[in-house]
Amino acid sequence: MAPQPTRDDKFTFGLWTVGWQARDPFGDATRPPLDPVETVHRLAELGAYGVTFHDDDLIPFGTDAPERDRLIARFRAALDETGLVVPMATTNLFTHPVFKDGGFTSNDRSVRRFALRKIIRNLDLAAELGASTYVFWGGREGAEVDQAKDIRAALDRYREGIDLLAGYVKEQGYGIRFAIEPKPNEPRGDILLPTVGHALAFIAELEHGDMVGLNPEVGHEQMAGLNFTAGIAQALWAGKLFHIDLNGQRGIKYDQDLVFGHGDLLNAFSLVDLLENGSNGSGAYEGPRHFDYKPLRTEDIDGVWASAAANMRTYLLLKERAAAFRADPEVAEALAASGVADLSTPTIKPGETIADLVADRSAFEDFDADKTAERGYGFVRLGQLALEHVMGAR
Ligand SMILES: [Mn+2]
Repeated sequence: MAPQPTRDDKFTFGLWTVGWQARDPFGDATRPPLDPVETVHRLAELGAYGVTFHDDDLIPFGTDAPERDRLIARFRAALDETGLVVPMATTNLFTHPVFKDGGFTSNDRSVRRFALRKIIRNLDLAAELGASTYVFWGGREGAEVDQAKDIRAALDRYREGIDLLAGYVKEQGYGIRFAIEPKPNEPRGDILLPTVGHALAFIAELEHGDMVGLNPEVGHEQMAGLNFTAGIAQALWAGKLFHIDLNGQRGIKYDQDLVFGHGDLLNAFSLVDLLENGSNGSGAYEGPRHFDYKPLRTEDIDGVWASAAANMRTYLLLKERAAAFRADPEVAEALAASGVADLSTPTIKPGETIADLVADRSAFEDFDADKTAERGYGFVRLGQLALEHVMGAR
């Protein structure tokens, strides 16, 4: 029996995902534009919980004020009719040519000031629509030529901008937190804050770092050859997993934005297991399960909705498989044999000092390294059990 998505699963989609007309660097659009109002209705029918947007997805760049109000009003009406919520919004600082050298970090100061104004305007709308997360993906914040960008100055400007906006959100009393979305490259040759780790280090330098976390995307970390589940675990460990972008990617290449699970399926399995079950009984993720993918360029509109449904179905299937994995007595036995839970025991005993450790002959002088090295950890058995659960063989 196929699991059916419900509102409680908290599945959300960007307007720009199903609405992508499939224009790529080599070819024209293969699909007509989608009306955001239709998207809201179709997503609601499919069992989604919410919808997210860039300002320009909803209100085309350059729209005048009365038309802007009309577009927002009809979007709100669709939300009210369907019960869909808007948990997250973000700013398009990449499509218009004015942003070709970035928004926060353009070498042109007037562009930086325009970018801040564009963000403030959409932050106000995000607050009005009830969003609790505001994402910053700096796709154009970067360079191709090492001599063209003073990276330290760029990071100063990035910090200046994020702190200014965070201060504004606090002052206005908006219940919004910021989530930075790392990406290593594309569209820029090299993008600032390229990975989860770089972004965490940046957040630590902010004045308002308390309200700034991460929106990591599966494919973005995998484009850098990194293990997404491990990155998410570190983000959870740091208390910084504010939002997540789920999709699929097959190795180090251009940003594929495949359907969730249509890339590294085993990593998708460990990710869902982590998000749903936490580790060592703590740290599960409570926020929206947001899909940031692109329906393949080969698909017609029916294929678009089928791919939206596929994301949710894959997630729910993996969630079922993760529950079965955790409930399997052989898995419990294999985890114990591998000492996975033992890692939660502090290395130093309560009250033990460094002098006590140095005085402990069993820790060094009498420690038999060769004997201890004989231990097999049984990690392959664990990996095989996981694989068999993914395949439905157990
Ligand atoms: Mn992507």
